[in-house]
Amino acid sequence: MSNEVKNYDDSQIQVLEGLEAVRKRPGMYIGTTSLRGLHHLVYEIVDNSIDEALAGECNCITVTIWPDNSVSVQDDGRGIPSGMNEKLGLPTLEVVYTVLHAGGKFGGGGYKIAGGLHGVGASVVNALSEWVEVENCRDGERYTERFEKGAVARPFKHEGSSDGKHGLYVRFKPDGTIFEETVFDFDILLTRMREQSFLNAGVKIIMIDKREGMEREEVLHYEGGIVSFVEYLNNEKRGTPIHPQVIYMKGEENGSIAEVAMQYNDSYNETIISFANNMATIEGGTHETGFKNALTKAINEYAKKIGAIKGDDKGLSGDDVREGLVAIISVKLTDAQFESQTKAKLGNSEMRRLTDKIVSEKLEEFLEENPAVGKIIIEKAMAANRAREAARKARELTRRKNVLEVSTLPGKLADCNERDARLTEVYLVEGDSAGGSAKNCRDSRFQAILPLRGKVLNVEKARLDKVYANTSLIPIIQALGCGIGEDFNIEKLRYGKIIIMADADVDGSHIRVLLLTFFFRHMRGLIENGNIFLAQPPLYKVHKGKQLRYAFSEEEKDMYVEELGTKGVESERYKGLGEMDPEQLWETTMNPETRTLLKVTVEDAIACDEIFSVLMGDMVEPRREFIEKNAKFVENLDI
Ligand code: 28F
Repeated sequence: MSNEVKNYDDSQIQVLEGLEAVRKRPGMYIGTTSLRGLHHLVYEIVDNSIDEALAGECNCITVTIWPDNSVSVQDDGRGIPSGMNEKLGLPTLEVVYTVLHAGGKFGGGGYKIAGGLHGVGASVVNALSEWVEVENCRDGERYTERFEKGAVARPFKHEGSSDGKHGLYVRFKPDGTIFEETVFDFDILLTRMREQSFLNAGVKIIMIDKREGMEREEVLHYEGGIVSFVEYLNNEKRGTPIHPQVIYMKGEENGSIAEVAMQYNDSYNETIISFANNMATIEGGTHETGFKNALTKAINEYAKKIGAIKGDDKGLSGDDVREGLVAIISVKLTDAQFESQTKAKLGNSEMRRLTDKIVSEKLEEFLEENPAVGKIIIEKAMAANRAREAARKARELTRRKNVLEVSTLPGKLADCNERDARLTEVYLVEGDSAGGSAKNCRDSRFQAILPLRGKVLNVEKARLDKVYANTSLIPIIQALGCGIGEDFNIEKLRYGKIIIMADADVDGSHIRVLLLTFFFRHMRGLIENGNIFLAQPPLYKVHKGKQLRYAFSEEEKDMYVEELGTKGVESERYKGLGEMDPEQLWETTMNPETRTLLKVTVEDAIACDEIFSVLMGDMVEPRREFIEKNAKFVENLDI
């Protein structure tokens, strides 16, 4: 019997070994030590409170960013059981915070719908924090414990009565020797917390920023769950809803739950966001496929039924029935299987059946009961269908003229010699003069240059037929070779890296946003596959005699001025890429050895979609801000 009960020292050794493994390879446990990883720590702790809410025991979660950049999370749940863990001979709270939970979230699967997996992730946060303080209020009593770099620093202690309080309070400060950045971004946390409050209807999440000059408080509380989510999305200037109520569908099978909420607006874009066990599935998966199939089927059947399309008509395509659609799909299942490297694609085939079944049954029912809404939706899809036919004709016309054939390359393109797309890159360069410099200094073995002329079309407000006809986009489509929209095929992509190089001014920002919008809406695969990059030209040249420095920010400029000694130092602001001579352009922006590229990611699909809709829809000014916000879905890469 006694060999069942580990002695305290043995337990401690094992615990420390486990936490050491986390500190050695943080990426294995939280994916990355970048800004994203930093925020992930908060999600891990909040997830435990959410589990308590799913168990029906917690109503309110408070997340606070403190002036020292520590974060606290508090819930009003039951608190962690206060006794000892017999097997390990440690207080249960200490087990939750120091013992690595094998097969945890990153081990895949393991989700229980009504709680039961509390605490997975807490030990990882502990291992990666300079310190963690926990206050546990349970059954009227209050207990505390403090950890430093994962190890117990002040032992578990009964402090006395909790004065009626219950729940867990955790405050932690991420370890600055592990994370590249340690300053939390309120908006990043807010986006995720809002998403969680939609996905867990009724849970109230309060977010507080206590840092000087940044004081802020937001209360997130949506009784309507994913219906509120759709309403929220349709309110962010994404377009005006074309029917009053959000359509909501829900069903259960073998303990799995699927929920769908959807509403059409008058835009041309589709916004489908899916989740499995409250985690965003950015790459979709079976639940999304099931939904899309059933939607196309149901809308077509209804269109036939009301005589909008005849039996021998070709019918409405998936793209037709999704134009202007905002939809949230949320599934909860016990044994989630994820595909793809990023684990952002759901693989369980039973989820395809379940979402298909729910949407097939419930949507038909809804349309029968709401024929006025049915008519509006069919009209929208028919209009989309006609536009798509027009686009097809436009494309065939341009095809006939050969402009979109892969074999035709645009005249302005200075191609590279290498044919293996894994090794090549193409610079999309704003303006002919910068294009000229780039052509002069590039390494033509693997670098191609495509100067862009004229204004790039704002595709956010245009349908596909306009895209095909637009002269500013055709050279890009031709040069990349991978087609757009339904024709997109990444196998045919001619360059591994597509690098947008534009000035660091307002016009440059504008072009970057227009190009990113185009890629996001019509070649999203390129962003998902990590092919799109932003070049980073320097903002200043600082020189004194022969000594020369390039600065990429105001602070960096000041630093160099100081370094070179203030006397006789000159600094100039580059007004545009065209001002740099070819050697400077090569050195600062194009030489793979010395340049910095920002990789564009769709990490935060919701924020991304929102940004494109908001910025490229109607507003004109906030574009500069956009580039700063880019940092959230643009990952800094030194290549
Ligand atoms: C600020 C972060 O971590 N909240 C938590 C609970 C509640 C229970 C629990 C947590 C039981 C067996 C460990 C209470 N009563 N917020 C949080 N709230 N953990 S973490 O249980 C822990 C597990 O091993 C809880 C009954 N069952 C569960």
